[in-house]
Amino acid sequence: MSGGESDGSGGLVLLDVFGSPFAQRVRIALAEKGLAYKRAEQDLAAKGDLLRRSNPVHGKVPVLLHAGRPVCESLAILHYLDEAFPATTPLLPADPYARARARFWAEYADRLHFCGKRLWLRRDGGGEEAAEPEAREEMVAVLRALEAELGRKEFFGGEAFGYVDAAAAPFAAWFLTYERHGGLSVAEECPGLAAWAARCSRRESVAANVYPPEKVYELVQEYKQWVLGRK
Ligand SMILES: N[C@@H](CCC(=O)N[C@@H](CS)C(=O)NCC(=O)O)C(=O)O
Repeated sequence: MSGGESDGSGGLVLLDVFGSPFAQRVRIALAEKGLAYKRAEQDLAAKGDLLRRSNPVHGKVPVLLHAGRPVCESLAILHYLDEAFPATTPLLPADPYARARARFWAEYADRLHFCGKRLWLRRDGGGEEAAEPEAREEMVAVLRALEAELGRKEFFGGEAFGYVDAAAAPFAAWFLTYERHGGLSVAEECPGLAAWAARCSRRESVAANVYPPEKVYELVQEYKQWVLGRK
């Protein structure tokens, strides 16, 4: 892995897994910024030396190598891209208060992942089982909080797709999985957020880097069987 500047990738190499929503955040951001990069798909079941060396603390993807130097954690990478490539379209707003607010909500979007896991990673049932009521309620509360922050705006960043959108858009493709496992309807509970999800899915940066909802559901079913089989 040279990470050289002469290969058109600007020395950017992304260690990722295509289906990882955290890695998808980074690919969406790179696409929005028009930055070229190379992907190095990782095997998380048998982590290689490069991943272990690049992210010795967590051993997780995504890791962005810039001229060989690793940047870990998806949100830190998005932030880094804004700072390291100031001539590209910014994701974070310029105003300090708006920036702090965007960071808060991007971190909050992680709740979709953890809450979602409580809905779909259950031992009983074949996938359509009734969810724990508290997990379902928590998911609805998270969706409503995000919808309240979105308000009447096109995107969380306003008219322009930004930091919170890039952080949350991968999970929009999981809404169908949350609905099927949680017995809920995002369109009924949060129509504004459902409309935002549809807007994101039509965006080239998102469509090219996120699996369609049915595919996410299928993969989650397979992953669930694999995880439960190991326990
Ligand atoms: N907080 C991290 C989460 C990254 C994460 O959980 N990545 C998963 C893939 S979706 C991973 O690498 N898992 C491997 C492991 O836990 O060993 C981020 O935002 O980058």
